Amino acid sequence: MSPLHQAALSAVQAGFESRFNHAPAGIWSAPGRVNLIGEHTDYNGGFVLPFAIDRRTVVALSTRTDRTVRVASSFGGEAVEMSLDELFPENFAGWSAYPLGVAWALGQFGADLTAMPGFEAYIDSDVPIGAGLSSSAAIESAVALALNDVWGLGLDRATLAKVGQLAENRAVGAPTGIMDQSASLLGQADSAVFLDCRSLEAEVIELGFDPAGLELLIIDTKVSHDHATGGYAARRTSCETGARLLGVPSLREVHVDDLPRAADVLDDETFRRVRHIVTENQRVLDTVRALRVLGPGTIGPLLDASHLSMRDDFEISVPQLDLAVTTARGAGAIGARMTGGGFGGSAIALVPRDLIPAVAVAVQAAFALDGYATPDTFVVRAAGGAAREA
Ligand code: GAF
Repeated sequence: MSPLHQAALSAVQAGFESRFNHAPAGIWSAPGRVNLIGEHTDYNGGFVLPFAIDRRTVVALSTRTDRTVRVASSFGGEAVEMSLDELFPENFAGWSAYPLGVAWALGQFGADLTAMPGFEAYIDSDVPIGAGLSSSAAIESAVALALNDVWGLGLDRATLAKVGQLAENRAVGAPTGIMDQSASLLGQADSAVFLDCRSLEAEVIELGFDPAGLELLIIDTKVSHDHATGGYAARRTSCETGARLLGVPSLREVHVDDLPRAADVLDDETFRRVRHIVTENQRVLDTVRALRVLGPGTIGPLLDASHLSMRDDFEISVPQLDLAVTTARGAGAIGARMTGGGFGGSAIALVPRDLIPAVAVAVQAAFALDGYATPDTFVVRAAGGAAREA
């Protein structure tokens, strides 16, 4: 069964028809993602454990008989129009950089754009924007899957993830890794994607939250973040510096046992950045083992440790994320951490089902007391990855 509700299909179909005055050739969707654990490890060739969530971006799309591309969305105002011949990253701006960037990036992965027909696309989404739940990867993955189908490219999902990443890196200018697009394209219901970002081998790991009576609560702090500027790129540079000084191609090659030697070689700040990556890789492996052997009720301490490492060593948390995490833990969550690139966005809390209302209320109250904007709190479930819907 399609993971998408009929109402969402009807809405995107109606949106397409009102912009372009004819029915779309097809409808595709892709989910946002939450990362259970493994932060900033992807661009270090390490391990991540995200899952696709039950919030999706939907794209209705048709090819044209000429070389014009027109993209419109429920969140972006007027349609943006461009010829396929003008499809270069320097010509993109605003939200349309995501779909246009994907069309351009497909050209970098073998599509002969000089021979392809133009297209019209209308995009709708219920993935919250700016919450750290990869609304951008959801757009990229849905459009990549749609164009792969209508242009008859035959690219596999791992390659489509690279297409989305390239669009994000070059068309949007955010130096991000491969995690988000992989989760959106490879996710499966009730499961996480255990991805080795060096080999790109992916394994589906059953989460078992439901039978254990657990839910994953998102706490969207409403603190906006932007991976195209500032901190994210700086952390990536620190990791590359650390790897160079330690004489390894990537921090994936550094193990927990190597940390004492690393402490001798690196300055304090670079060492702490490296220590986060090295220990976080180990926490992903430990989480996968715990999920397989002992069940999700045992992963709380790993989530907590991950947050402390991001707060103190990688320094990508903000006071609102720390407050969300400590309040959720105090109100009964079995583990909590910030999720995603940091500097804002969301925290996650793994919570016994009957305590969800109490945790949500406690977090809202704590934010009000400290004078912060009211956070959004909602439960997400692990859902299927990108799919053709109609
Ligand atoms: C963002 C990036 F897009 C991912 O590639 C990843 O680096 C993440 O931050 C941090 O784990 O979501």
